[in-house]
Amino acid sequence: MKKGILFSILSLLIIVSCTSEKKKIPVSESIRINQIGFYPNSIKQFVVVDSIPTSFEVLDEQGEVVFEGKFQDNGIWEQSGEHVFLGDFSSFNKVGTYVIVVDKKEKSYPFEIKQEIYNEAFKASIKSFYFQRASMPIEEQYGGIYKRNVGHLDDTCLFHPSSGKNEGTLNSPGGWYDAGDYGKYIVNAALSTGQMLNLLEQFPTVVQDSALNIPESGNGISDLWDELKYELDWMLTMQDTDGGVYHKLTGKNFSGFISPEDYNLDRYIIGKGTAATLNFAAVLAQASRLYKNIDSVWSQKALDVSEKAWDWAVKNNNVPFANPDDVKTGEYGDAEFSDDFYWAAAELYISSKNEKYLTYLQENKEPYIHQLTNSWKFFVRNMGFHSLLENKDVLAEDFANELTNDHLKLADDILEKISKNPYKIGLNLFEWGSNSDVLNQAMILCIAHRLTGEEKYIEGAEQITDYIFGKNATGYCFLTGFGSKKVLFPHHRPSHSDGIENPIPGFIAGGPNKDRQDSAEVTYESDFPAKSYMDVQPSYASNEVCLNWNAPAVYVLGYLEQNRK
Ligand code: G3I
Ligand code: 9MR
Repeated sequence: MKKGILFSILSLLIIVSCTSEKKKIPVSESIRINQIGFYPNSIKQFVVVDSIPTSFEVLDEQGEVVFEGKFQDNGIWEQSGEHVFLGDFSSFNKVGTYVIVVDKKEKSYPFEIKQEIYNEAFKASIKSFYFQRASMPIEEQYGGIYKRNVGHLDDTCLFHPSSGKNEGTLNSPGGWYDAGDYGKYIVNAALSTGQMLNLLEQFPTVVQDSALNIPESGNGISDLWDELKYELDWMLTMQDTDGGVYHKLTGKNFSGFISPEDYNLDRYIIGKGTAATLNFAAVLAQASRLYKNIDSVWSQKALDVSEKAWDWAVKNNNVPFANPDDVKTGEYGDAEFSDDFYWAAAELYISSKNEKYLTYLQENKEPYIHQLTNSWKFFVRNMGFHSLLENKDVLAEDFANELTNDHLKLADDILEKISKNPYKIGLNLFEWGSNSDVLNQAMILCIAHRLTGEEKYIEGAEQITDYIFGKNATGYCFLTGFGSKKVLFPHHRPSHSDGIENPIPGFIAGGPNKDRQDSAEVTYESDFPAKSYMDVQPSYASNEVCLNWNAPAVYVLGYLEQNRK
């Protein structure tokens, strides 16, 4: 008996000492893994760089080894200059919290395996749009410590001559700030809202009423609908009486790094052009069909203003926007409109069934490609494709089949790129907002999964999501407020000016950008494109936040949550 007790004490001591031994293993920045985690049935990969590892173990919270694996040598990635080794533990699917230990010497940041793994990240990525709301205060009951006073009433905006008007003012309140700045830009607003409407069209109940704790919570309508409506209602104010749509509402210059309530520059209505008008037409036509059962009067109005915008664009089919000399805020300039016409025609056809839009689509085919960078400019054609694919029932069979085949070919191209890439992502070009390129590729894969149900597509989307949450050459988890290696200094005026240490959660940082168009005060630590990212406030070229970078994250996380339960 005594022997038994002694034995138990000894074993306990051994376990305790082993556990504390394991706890002493240092965290290594060279192990790059999704720091949020994985669904039980997800593909589960990570990479190790800067050394030649041989084996790894997955350890649970008790320090027990639950999985052992070997590495695959994926060679050098020219974008990061790293020799990349891939670890895969996809077959391990037990719910829990874990770390990876490499060669018993160094460990990864912790991660979880569980159902609904992205639920919190998904909700935060939508709530960030609430924090971007202009013209209303963020009250404590909804914003917690990130409460703030109202800024930018935008009730008496001046007309800049580029708008075509010389007198009077415009009442244009509401909507979201575009990014780290306080501008409101129609082109980017339309794409971003449209990408989230795509999610709602596919999964109308993906976000329940009251899920986000926003002022409209409790009104019986999905909080995601409510949040999108805040932007759409602002967009409505930007249409001129002749149907044309103003390009943007901003100051002539960017303000200092001040809070919304301290903003002190005049606000102008600037430009009016074909791209803004067509993007407005597209997203309002899209919204009109999705709001039909919620508010039929609003829905009809949205369709009417959309058709009016289309008519203006047909008559004014080549009015590019470029910043006037005295305006220095974001440009979102575009001078090529075939893709914008395509998206608008697609949404208008689906919502109105008017054959003239179908005729336009048939006579003006767009190449089925994903053109990288500047998604606000180039992803609009994909928006047209995606809505048509979701509404194949309104198309002739051969048209629907052609689109489906083209989409799957594009998705297969992305999978091919992933298979060849040492980090298992589809991107080899890192420019301004590269994280949105990565996420848009994931969106394309999700839609391929929706069309076919094939596992390979959702796995591709997961490999890309892993990149966003830490399996990347910077090691950062790019969603503010999440992960272990956190983004702390985004180029975001509200986060900078609120006196709170941590940035507002739920924002996707722009990501690595080889062109580094920041001012000289930003010094990058590496010359490699995939490492051209600095978590410092002045780095607007790599560390700003922006609506069109968050919107595809909302889509992808929502899609995964719905399909990987
Ligand atoms: O694609 C070319 C590349 O070929 C060339 O080598 C490189 C040389 O500098 O330029 C690349 O183009 C750049 C493009 O982004 C893609 O990276 C442009 O120079 C660069 O000016 C452009 O930046 C845009 C930026 O505004 C500045 O205008 C971004 O696309 C756009 O997303 C960003 O959007 C801003 C808004 O204007 C204002 N609000 C914040 C928002 C996010 O930063
Ligand atoms: O803060 C601005 C950011 O939102 C824009 O994306 C970026 C590029 O247009 O410009 C930032 O503003 C900078 C300006 O261009 C140059 N002076 C410093 C400003 C940031 O502090």
